[in-house]
Amino acid sequence: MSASVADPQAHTRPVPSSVDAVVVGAGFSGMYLLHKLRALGLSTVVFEAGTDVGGTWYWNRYPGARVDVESLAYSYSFDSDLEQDFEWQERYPTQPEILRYAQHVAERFDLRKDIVFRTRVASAQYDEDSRTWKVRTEHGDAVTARFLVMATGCLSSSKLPEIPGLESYKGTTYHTAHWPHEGVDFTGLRVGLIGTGSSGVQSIPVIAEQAAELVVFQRTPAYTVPARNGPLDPDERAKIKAEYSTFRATNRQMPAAFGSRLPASDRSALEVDAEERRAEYEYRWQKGLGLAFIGAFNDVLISPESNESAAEFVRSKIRDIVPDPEVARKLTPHQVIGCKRLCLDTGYYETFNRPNVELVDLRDTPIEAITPTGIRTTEGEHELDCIVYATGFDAMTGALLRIDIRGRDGLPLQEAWAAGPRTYLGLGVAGFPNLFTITGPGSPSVLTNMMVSIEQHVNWIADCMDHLRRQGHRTIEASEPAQDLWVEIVNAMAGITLFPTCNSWYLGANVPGKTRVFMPFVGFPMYAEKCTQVAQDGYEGFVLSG
Ligand code: NA7
Repeated sequence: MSASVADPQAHTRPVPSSVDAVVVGAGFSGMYLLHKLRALGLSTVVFEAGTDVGGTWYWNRYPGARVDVESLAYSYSFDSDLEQDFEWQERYPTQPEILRYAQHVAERFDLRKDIVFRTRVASAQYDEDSRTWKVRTEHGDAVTARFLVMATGCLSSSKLPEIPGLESYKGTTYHTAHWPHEGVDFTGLRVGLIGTGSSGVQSIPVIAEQAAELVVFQRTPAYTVPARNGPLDPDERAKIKAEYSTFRATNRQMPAAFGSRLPASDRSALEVDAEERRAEYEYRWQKGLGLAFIGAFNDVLISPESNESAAEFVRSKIRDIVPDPEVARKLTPHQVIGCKRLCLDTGYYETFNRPNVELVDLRDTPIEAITPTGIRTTEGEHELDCIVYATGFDAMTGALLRIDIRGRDGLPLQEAWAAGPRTYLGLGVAGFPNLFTITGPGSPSVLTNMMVSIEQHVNWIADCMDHLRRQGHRTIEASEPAQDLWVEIVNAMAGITLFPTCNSWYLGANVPGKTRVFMPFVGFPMYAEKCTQVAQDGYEGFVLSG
């Protein structure tokens, strides 16, 4: 694997032996939390596996990588000078632009001096007597902390496919989530790419332009809508900046915490006639409204009939774009639209009209093995110079469970979550005092604009720590009954929707052996209100002690 990995020999600064808080991860969550905890006067150390800040945007450097939420919304709101000063260039910014933003924030708030880079946390053990966490790094350093905050990200534990012969391949391999920092030149090469989620959908058109030949191995066809990306209109940008706080506040009232420039639909797709329905989908398709395509009607993710109308619209677009009926057939998805995250693309379906691109439908001809020279399906062997794995992540729990976290009585988190993740509000776990998860399972996280969810969690956690200090409490821990009830609520909310109907990573269905539990909470505004109310009611559902 040509992954850019941290140098296991080196970390950049000495590790303190004792702090108020250890934060794991220096993506947007860890960075903002560090800033907040400093303001509270809490000593904090952040551990980060990469060589710099940025998290997701540090690792996922594959060609075409960009965010699917508009830049003016996908950015911090906590500092008005920051939001006024930073000038986003693109509507849907690329990975380099977002990474530049993260670096700008790190410099602006002098964050790096409390971040230990090139360092993974190996284990964290709660000590009942001292009521502290003992955190150990892969380098053998140990630090004692009162609070442990996992800012490890929802999509940070990458996944290779379980295909026989993977290790036997002699060519070069890449995973989209560990892209070499120096980039890859595919000119003149025969490239194979497995996976057609967001990472595949974004990278395929760019790789196809460079490679001599690109063979795409598709297991589930993707629904994707055109991003219609471009430079931000300076007038438009100035207009939003002039009323930024209102823009942010209205976004926070949207179900997914963005998209406020288009009022949320209050109509069912079945309330209007076919012509009006199509016109609404067409408008969103032409405008490049991205994930808001699903919001064309209020029941697209609830009613199978309404969903089918949106799905059929995209299928008709595929037939229009791809003249070869066999290729169009292979590209056509039949699952519920939006059940797996909708993708945003630039020329994705069009790419399959190119003479140097071949689409292999793994439902017709499954992969038998990866061989030393390529990929063998039931139809024959494809000789390849390199293979790109766009095969996704062990989402939401992967990054937490690969650390040996042990709570009260030495209980491993792996054991506590053996039947799927159990949290209270996606913020705390019963049996694990003073442990917080930012955008953890059980919170809206990946179903929202992550920046809004991150800020909401960081603010809540920092306020909570401040409250504990003011009230003289030593620990906070989710109560078992509150957690049980919350798990039921998360499931019930998902059960109202069509989300549980397909094999998505929201359910953990992409990881063999992972218990299927719908992990994110559906509906940001209701969730945020609940968190506020819990805090106002003296952290109801948590046990505060000492
Ligand atoms: P995703 O969305 O999990 O996509 C992974 C893709 O890889 C998906 O098409 C999978 O097919 C495919 N895959 C996984 N394992 C295999 C095997 N064994 N054989 C063939 N194909 C396989 O990850 P991404 O990185 O694209 O995107 C993750 C999120 O990042 C995205 O939702 C955005 O929020 C940003 P499957 O669908 O499981 O049949």
